[in-house]
Amino acid sequence: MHRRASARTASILLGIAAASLCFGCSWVMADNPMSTVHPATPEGRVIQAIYAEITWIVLGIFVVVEGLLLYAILRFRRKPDDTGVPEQVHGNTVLEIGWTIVPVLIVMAISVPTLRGTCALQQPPAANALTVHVNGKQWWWEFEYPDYGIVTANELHLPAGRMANLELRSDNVIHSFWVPRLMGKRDLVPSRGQRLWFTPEEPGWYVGQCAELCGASHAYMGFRVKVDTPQEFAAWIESQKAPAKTGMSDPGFLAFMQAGCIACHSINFDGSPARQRVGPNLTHVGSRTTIAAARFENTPENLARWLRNPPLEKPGSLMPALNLKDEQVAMLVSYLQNLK
Ligand code: HEC
Ligand SMILES: [Cu+2]
Repeated sequence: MHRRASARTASILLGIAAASLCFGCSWVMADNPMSTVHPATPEGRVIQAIYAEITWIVLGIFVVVEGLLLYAILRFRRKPDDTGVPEQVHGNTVLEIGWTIVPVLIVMAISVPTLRGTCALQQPPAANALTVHVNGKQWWWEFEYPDYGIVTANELHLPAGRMANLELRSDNVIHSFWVPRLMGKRDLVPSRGQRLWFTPEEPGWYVGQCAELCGASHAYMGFRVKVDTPQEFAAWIESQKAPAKTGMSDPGFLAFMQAGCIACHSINFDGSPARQRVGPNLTHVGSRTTIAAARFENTPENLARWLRNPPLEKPGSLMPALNLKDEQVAMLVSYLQNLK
């Protein structure tokens, strides 16, 4: 009876283990945006190759160790005519030296692809690489293109086929820039310049996330990377360089000034007094697909929700609730949506 119960427990546990293994594998292997095993850059593939080689080495070790274990269990199990205690062995110099040397050899074997990959990734970025300054904020991302005079937020556009050289900076706490399908993580360390470079190949959208606990809304510090064809990228640059479609006498801009938004946000046009960079640049906010660091799709409903009470949507948000009246919210929403 007792034996049957424990056999049942064992088979249930085994079932759960097998199911989680299958689920885990399909989650990792599936074409999901946070999967690290489908790199879409040559640099990402260097890391993937190290991962794959080490996985094969480890699989070999697993088979050998489990094989020996099973052999020992079967070969030396208690037989019906066994009586008394089996032979007791203390100390075995050959074995002890063996199990010290073998792990050293394994670590050395693992270090070969690791060092090779590290050297490959330490090559300086290409001379024609596109430089982008990535400024980590609490809790959003500012992207600055010094060659084009563009400052935008939370959506990084990169041209396919040209190396991107990201200069990572933070003036607050440590963040970590991570787009699993493009490249490994890299921290943004205050007062220390960090760089990350890779060459996106396939146009499309890629999902990114801050990967270093950086405060209350760390989990909501996402972003998107849009890899454009070279033509799309050129068009995007032109549209972002253009001044905002607004002006001093625009009622929307007046509402923006009256509500105090001007204390933290920029809207660029000739003679614009809105020049602050505490929050994201809003010159072309209507052209973004998400707002508040990919917290929401950029829809009128979500924008209104955000303006009413930012700290409710993102705990600790550095954009305060400004107690706006419904008419103000409506006015600001349609104004911002039109800033394409
Ligand atoms: C005290 C500074 C401050 C004030 C005042 C302020 N904001 Fe913000 N705003 C921020 C910060 C900081 C963020 C980024 C929040 C985040 O994503 O965590 C932000 C984000 C936003 C976003 C999302 C932009 C994007 O691309 O993700 C919009 C839209 C916005 N603010 C509009 C406004 C409007 C309209 C007003 C005036 C009613 C206003 N803000 C007042 C600091 C401010
Ligand atoms: Cu962060």
